[in-house]
Amino acid sequence: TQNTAEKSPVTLLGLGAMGTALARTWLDAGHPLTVWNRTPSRADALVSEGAKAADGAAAAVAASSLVIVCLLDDASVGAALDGVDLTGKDLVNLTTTTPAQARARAAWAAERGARYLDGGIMAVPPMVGVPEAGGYVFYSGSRELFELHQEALAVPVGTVYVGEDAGFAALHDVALLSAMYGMFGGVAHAFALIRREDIDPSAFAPLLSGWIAAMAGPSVLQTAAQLKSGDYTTDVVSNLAMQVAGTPTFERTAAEQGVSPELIQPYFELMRRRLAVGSGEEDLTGVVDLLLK
Ligand code: FVH
Repeated sequence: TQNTAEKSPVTLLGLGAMGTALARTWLDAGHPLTVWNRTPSRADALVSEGAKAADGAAAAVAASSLVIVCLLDDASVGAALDGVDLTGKDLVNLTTTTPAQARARAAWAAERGARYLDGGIMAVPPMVGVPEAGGYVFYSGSRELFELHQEALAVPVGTVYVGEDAGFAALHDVALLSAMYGMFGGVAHAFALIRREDIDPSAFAPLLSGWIAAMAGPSVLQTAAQLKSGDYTTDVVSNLAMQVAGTPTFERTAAEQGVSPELIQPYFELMRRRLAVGSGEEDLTGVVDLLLK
């Protein structure tokens, strides 16, 4: 642990897998660290590494002006901070929540005299404290607060500020993770197609990951450009009409392989609905608008 003399004190509430990983980076960087966890024994290892364990959440909050919270969900944040004096504190909430919960928590903090910054962690614990792993946290809420604490906030992973709206960090977080689950769904379907065949999944894997990488980047940029311009027509050969014409092949292949089409069919249905309104010359971007309720 480095010299703590000139580093700002940090309080951290929550020593789960993520909280513990975060805590170690502040200790290693020389920030005086006060921790609290509902189950006190989870602080033991950190105390032996230099952290101070507070007796309760209120004592932990009192110890530093910068208070970072990394708990299970929004309800646990409410439970942990219930009745705790937050006057004059800078509260940074790294707990995963919905955008509406983040906005409500920002208002809740303001009513209690605290400044608020919300965070969405784009990393798993082994990426924390490992800059080359590329993890970062989306931050939103007070820009002033973000800039004031940027040095401490940048210790565990990178930082990406996405706006004054306290809900934007959660929105960016959930949007990226939603895309990830869509990708996982496609990967599961692809592996299911080959599952019963004499095909080595390890030989198939680099083909699949290479294809996803080749498709994902250009398609994301193209979709963004089309959403911005409002012109969804494609100048390449794979227009919607051609792609919809190909969907029965995917469905028949799934049937031949004894694989449920339940992961890919909803997307095909949306493609067909978009084609039905005369969008055959478009890219797939029109599906975005069909999702808006
Ligand atoms: N771990 C991960 O891979 C992901 C990566 C992306 C971001 N998430 C989010 O980070 C938040 C914390 O996640 P975690 O991995 O630390 O979660 P756990 O290891 O399950 O620890 C949960 C902590 O929350 C405490 N807690 C739960 N309920 C309450 C409550 N009612 N009152 C006070 N504290 C509560 C729990 O305490 P204990 O069980 O040890 O007593 C842990 O400290 C989370 O939002 C992820 O979505 C992680």
